[in-house]
Amino acid sequence: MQDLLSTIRTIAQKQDFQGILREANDLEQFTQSNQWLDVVILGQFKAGKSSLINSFLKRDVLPMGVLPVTAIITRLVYAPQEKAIITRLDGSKFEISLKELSAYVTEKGNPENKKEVYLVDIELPELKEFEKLRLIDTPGLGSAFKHNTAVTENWFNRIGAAFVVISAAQPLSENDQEVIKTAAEQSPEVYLVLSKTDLLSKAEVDEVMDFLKLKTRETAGRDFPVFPYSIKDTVGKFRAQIQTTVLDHLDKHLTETQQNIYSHKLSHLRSLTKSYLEIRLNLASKKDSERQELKNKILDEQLKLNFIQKELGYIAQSYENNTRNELEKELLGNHLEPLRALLIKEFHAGYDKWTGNLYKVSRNYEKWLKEKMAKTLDDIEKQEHDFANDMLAKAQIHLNNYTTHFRERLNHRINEVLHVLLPEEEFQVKVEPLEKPDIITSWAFESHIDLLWFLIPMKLFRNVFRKSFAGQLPNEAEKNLRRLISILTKNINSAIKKSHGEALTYVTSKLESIEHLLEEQHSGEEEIQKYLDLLETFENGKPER
Ligand SMILES: Nc1nc2c(ncn2[C@@H]2O[C@H](COP(=O)(O)OP(=O)(O)O)[C@@H](O)[C@H]2O)c(=O)[nH]1
Ligand SMILES: [Mg+2]
Repeated sequence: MQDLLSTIRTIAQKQDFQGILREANDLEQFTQSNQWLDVVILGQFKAGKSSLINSFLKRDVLPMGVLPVTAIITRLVYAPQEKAIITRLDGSKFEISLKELSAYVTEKGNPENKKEVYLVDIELPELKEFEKLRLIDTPGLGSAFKHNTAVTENWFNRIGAAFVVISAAQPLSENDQEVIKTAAEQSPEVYLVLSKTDLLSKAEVDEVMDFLKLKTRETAGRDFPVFPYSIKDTVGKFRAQIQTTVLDHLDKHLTETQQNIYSHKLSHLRSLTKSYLEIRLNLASKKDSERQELKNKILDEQLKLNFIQKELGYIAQSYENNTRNELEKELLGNHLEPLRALLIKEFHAGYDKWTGNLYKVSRNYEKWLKEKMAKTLDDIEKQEHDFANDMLAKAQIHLNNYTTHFRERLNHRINEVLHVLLPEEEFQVKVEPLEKPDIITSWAFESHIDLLWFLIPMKLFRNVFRKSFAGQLPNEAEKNLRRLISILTKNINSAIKKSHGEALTYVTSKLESIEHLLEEQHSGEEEIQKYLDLLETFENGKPER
């Protein structure tokens, strides 16, 4: 039997439900793009990363005890057939056998990466237990290879979970601490593995473990689970501990979360398809003219596309028009005078230290002003960030409310006229945090000093220039504060435009679907009823028994 998603897709194709087809495709994409949780294995060169992964696999797939090739990352996922695919720097791909792996990822087999390998993807039946995890072996941080580090760091922002492997032979370098800290910023799931514990006595292992816990709590401000580990462990107790406490948890957690989201979306799609079919069924026996009449009854003046478009436009525009004003009131009101006062105070404190001729003094002044201004404006932006975000949020809430209201009205009319209830659904414009403005440094400084004044004896004129420099400061303060306001205005307004666009797309596609549904009839009652019955055989995304 076909699964529910394909059933919905078939019905949508036959009945020409374009919107539903789109959603079904998105859902398909969703399951594909969220197939794996990336579990990154980090740690210094020779810490025992590849050995650890091999022990998870119960098979020596990755080369161990070798100089890794700079910059090559190896990813491992489950598949029923074993396979290894090399991606080269130019994006081309080719397949190799697992036996050939060391010819590509070790310094000996592939010196200086002459083979231009970028990435290795390995598929293994041995990973069946962790179908949802993608293990990522990294070349090692803080190794002798400087750019290894750079490549591995690129992977930080994709971390789902991380193991940081620390060798008992050389415990916890500063580099390890940095790695742990960064990983902890990226993911709540960070685990430490103390490898090579066979090199220490039991008492020493305990001592090192305590030290690790203490030190990492100090650096990263949180506690990490630490697992002892050794490849000399013949019964596999270390492996078992990591497996039951971490890997199983991650695997199951991901599956559950995804399954929940998936079922929710699928069940909505099923209800929507059902309602659409009911509408069609309701109209099946009617003549074209009758259908037209019903359509006009549902889509009255206030549910016409261009009416809705206009209203959404007004809403967005009214917020956009206000942005600059509000920001000026807030920023100039709160910060202009304090900024002026601060600049003047610090200028006088600094001026006496600037020596040399007027040229030198003026360069000092410009450098000081630029740095001071950048730092202060950055502080101001931080203080006002919530204010700016709130302005954006208000516009987005309004757009969301309007869209919700629109949908309710539409559903209400359909229910009134055709006695079909469309499923509730949520539309939310995506709320993304406001971009952080790129403050200054690039804002050019206009020099006010005439270069003929080069050789002026500063001794005589120090105070004249002090006054002249200080005199510019109030203007500089206002000019730069206004630049900040302009940047923020631009950022907020472009975010409002984006939200407006999302709401518009939603409303337009909703109306088009309904209009299409009411206008055309693709099949007779019997066929529609057959589809409805087919949908009934599914419950919550699974076929009923
Ligand atoms: N004694 C001992 N040696 C280990 C252990 N794990 C790894 N090694 C050795 O340490 C070396 C580096 O291991 P490898 O997994 O390649 O480290 P990687 O560079 O972090 O991937 C190899 O020679 C391993 O045999 C362990 O638990 N005990
Ligand atoms: Mg390795």
